[in-house]
Amino acid sequence: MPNATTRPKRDYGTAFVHYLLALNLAPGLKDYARESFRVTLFKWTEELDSLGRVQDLFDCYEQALELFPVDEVIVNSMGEHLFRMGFRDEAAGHFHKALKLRPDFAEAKENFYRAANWLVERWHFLMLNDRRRNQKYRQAIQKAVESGCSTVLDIGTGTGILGMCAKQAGAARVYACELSKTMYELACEVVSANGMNGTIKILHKKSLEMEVPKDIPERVSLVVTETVDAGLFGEGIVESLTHAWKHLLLPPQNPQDPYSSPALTGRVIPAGATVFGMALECSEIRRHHRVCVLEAGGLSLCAMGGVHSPVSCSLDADDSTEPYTTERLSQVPGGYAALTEPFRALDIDFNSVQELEGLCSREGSRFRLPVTRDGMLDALAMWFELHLDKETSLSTGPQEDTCWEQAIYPVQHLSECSLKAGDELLVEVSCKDSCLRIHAIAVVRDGLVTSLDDSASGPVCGQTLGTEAELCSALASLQTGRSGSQHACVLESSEIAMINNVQYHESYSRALEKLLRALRASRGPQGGEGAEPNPLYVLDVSEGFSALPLMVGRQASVKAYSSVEKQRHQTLLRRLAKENGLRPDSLEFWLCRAGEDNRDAASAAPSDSGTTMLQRPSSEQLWSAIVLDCVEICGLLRQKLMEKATLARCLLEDGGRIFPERIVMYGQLVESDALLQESAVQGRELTLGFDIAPFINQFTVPVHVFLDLSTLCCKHLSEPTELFVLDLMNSSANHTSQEVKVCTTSAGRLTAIPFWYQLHLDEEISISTFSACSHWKQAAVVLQQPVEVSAGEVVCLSIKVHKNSLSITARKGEEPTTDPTHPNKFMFLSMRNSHSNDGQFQSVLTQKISSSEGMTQSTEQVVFK
Ligand code: 44T
Repeated sequence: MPNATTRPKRDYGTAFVHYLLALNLAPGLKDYARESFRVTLFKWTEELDSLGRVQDLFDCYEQALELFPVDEVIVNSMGEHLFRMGFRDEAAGHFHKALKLRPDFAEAKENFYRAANWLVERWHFLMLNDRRRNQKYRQAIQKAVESGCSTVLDIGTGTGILGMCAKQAGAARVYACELSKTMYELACEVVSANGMNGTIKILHKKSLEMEVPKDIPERVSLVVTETVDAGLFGEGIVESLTHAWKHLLLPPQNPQDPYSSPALTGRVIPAGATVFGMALECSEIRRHHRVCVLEAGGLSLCAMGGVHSPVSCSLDADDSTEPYTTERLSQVPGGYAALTEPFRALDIDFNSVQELEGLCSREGSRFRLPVTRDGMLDALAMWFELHLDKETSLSTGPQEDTCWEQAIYPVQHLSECSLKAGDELLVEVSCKDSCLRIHAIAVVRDGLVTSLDDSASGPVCGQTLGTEAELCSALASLQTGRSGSQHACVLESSEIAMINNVQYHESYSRALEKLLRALRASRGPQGGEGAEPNPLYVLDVSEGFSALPLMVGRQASVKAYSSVEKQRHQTLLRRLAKENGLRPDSLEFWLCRAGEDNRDAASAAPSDSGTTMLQRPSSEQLWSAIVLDCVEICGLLRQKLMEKATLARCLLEDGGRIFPERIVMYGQLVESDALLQESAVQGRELTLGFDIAPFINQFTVPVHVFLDLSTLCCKHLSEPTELFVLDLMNSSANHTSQEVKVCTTSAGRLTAIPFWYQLHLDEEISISTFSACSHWKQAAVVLQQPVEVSAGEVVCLSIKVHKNSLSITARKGEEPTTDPTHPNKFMFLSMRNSHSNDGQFQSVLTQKISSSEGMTQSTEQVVFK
C-alpha cells in the first residue's frame, strides 16, 4: 500500500467510482454522504478538466445528477464547466435550473447574469428600442411585399422581428435563420407568442449552410437582413448575400426587363450601402493605441516605441489583430476634431452578385483628402448609410442621433503625425478578408510627399510633386521596403492606456518608495562591512502587463517580482530593464519560479488565477510589499479579491504592506435613459405592434460595465457618495451588510447608480478609477424599477457583500426594508463585455448534452419560461 509520503495525490477518481457504487446500492446514505460526494466530484472533475478529458468530465456530472438530480450546487458547477468550454446556452440552462432550486443562490445568480450577457448582446436592446430604425425597416419590407415579393427569407433574424413584419405585410411564405442557439430559441418563442406559430419557418442555421430544397423548399423573392456591424461587413454580409444570390434567391431583375414580376425575381433589403470616412484627432483614441509618454515613475519608456494595440489594418497585420475598433464618437471622452470633411469611400450594391463577389478582388481605392484644420492624425473613422430601398436609408454617422457606433481605425505610426490645414492626406480604402480597411498612406505638404507607412523608419522621402502621375510614382517608391518594426510588441489597448496613465505610475512609485525607505530605516545597518544587505522583496500580481516592478526594481537592494505570464510581456519588461540600466537581478518573473502548477495558468479557471501565485519569496523570506490588481478594466472588483488580500497579508514581513491598502467604492444616484435603453426593451408599448419585450428582457442584467461615466447622458440626482470600504490590510469581510443614506440634490427618476473606486495606496496617496487619465472604465447598476425622488429626499441603499458579489437594494426615505424579493435588488458581478455568439453549438458534445432530457428542458426554461 502506498504510504502518505510516496502517494503523489489523493485518488479522487477511484473515490468517485466508489461513491457511485455505494450510493446506488444504498440510497439511504445519500443525505449523509452528500457533502463529501460533492467534494470528490469537484476535485475529480477538476483533474479531468486539466487533463482535457472533457467527455469523462461530463459523464461524471451526468452520473452525479442521476444520484442527486435536484442538487443545485452540482447543477451550478456543471454549468460553470460548460460555460468555460464555450457551451454557453447549455451553461445558462444549468444556472437557471440551480436558481430555480434555490433562488437565493448567489453564485448561480452571478453565473446566470454572466451567461446572459454573453448570449444576448446588449445591442439587441438598443436596436429594439430604436423606433425609427424599426419603422423604416417595416416600411421597406411592406412596400416590397406589396409590390409582389411573396416569399421572404430573414437572415440573422434575432428576435424574429423582420420576419414577422414580412408575414404581417402579407408575404405568402416566410423563412428565417439564426445562427445563435439562444437567439433562435428566443425567436421561436416570440413568433409563437405573436400568433404566428407555424407561419414562419425558423431554422437554427447559418445562412451559408442553407440549401434549397433541403432547408427551405423554394428560392425566395426577398431576403431581408440586418447582419451589419459598425464596420458594415463584420457580420459577414458580403459572404451571406453572395451565397444567397447563388443558392437561396430567385434570379435578380433583368435591367433590360424592368417590368418582370417581383414574385419571379429576387431582391435584397437593404439594397446597398454607401460608406463614408474621415480623419480625426482624438486624444481618447490616441491614449489607448499609442504610447504617448516618454517617462513614468522615473523610468524611461523609449523602449516602448514599437508597442501597438491589437487594432491595426495595416497590410502585414496578423490574425491576432482586429482591423478596427468601435466608438460612439458623439460621446467619446474629451471629444474629437474632424481633420478632413467626410468623404465617400465606397458604394456597394447588394443586389449585384458581381459586385459582391468582386469586392475583395477590387483594387484598393486611393483618396486625396484636403486637411481642413491643424491637428494630430489619431484615427480614420468609417460609417455608412444603409439604403433599405430607393427611398429609405439609415445612417450610422457620428452626427446622427442613433445608437450606432462608428468603426475606428487607429493610426499607429512610430512617430506622431501632425497635419496642417492645407495638407493633403492620402488614404487607401480596400477590402481584405471581407472586411473594410482604411489606411493612411502619406501626407502631401507643399508638394512634398511624406510617407506614413509604419514600417518605414520615420518620415521619409521628400519628393516634389506636380502632376498626378508624379504623385503616383512618388507613392510607388514609398510603398517599397516594408520591413516591419523590429521591436513591435502588441499590448491591449487598456494596457497602453495604463502605460500612459502617468498619475497611476507616479502614485504607485511614490507610495512604494516611501514604504521601502521606512522598512530599510527600521532594519537599521545590516551585516558586517561590505556585506550585501538583505534585499526587500516586492511582488506585483497585476493581471496583464505591468511596469510597476521595474519602477520598484530601480531602487537599491530591492528584488522585484513580476507575475506577467506572456512571453512578449516578459520580453518587453526585460528590454525596458536593460534600457533603464537596471541590475539584471533586480527583476524576476514570479511564474517561472512557482513551477509546474502554473504552467497552465492561462487556461486555469479565472477563479484560480492569482491565488496560486501568493506564496513566500523563499522559505526564509517574506514580502515587503504586494501589489494587488483589484479592479478589472470593465469597472468591477476582481473576483476573489478579499481572499487574495487575506492570503497576501499572511506573506508580509513585519511592517510590509498590500497596495492598495484600502478601496473606497463611490456611487452616485442618476437618471439615465441611455442606460435604460441598453438594458431592456423599454415601455409598455409593443415593438412595431409585436410582443417582444417580455422574452428578450429575461436577459436583462443588473450591472452595466465598460461605461464612460464622464460622457454618459444622465442627470445627477445626488453628489458622489461613499458606498463601501474594503480594508485589504485588516478585514476579510466575506459577509457584510450595511445601509447608506444618500440625500438627493434634484428631483427625478432614479434609474441607475454608477460606481467607481478610490484606491488608497497609503494614508496620503490614492488614485481614482474615474479620472480623465484612468485606464479603467466605470460600471453602473440599473434598477429594474425606477424610483421617483424629489430634491432633498433621502434614499436608503442597503448594501450586502456575499463572497464575490455585492447586492444593493434602493428604497426611499425611512420605509422599512423587509421584502427579500424587492425588485431593485442588484448584484455586482464580474462580467465581460458582450462578445459575438460564435454559433459553435453543433459539436458532438453539445448534441449529446442537448439530447439528454434534463438539459433541453432547462435550456428552455431560461429562454421561454
Ligand atoms: N451590432 C450593432 C451589430 N447572424 C448588429 O447571430 C447598433 C453594436 C451595434 N444568422 C452598438 C450599437 C449597435 N446566418 O443574432 C445575430 C447573429 C445573426 C446570422 C444566420 C448568418 N449568416 C448570420 C450572420 C449574423 O444575425 C443577428 C444579427 S447580426 C447584427 C449585428 C444597434 N453596438
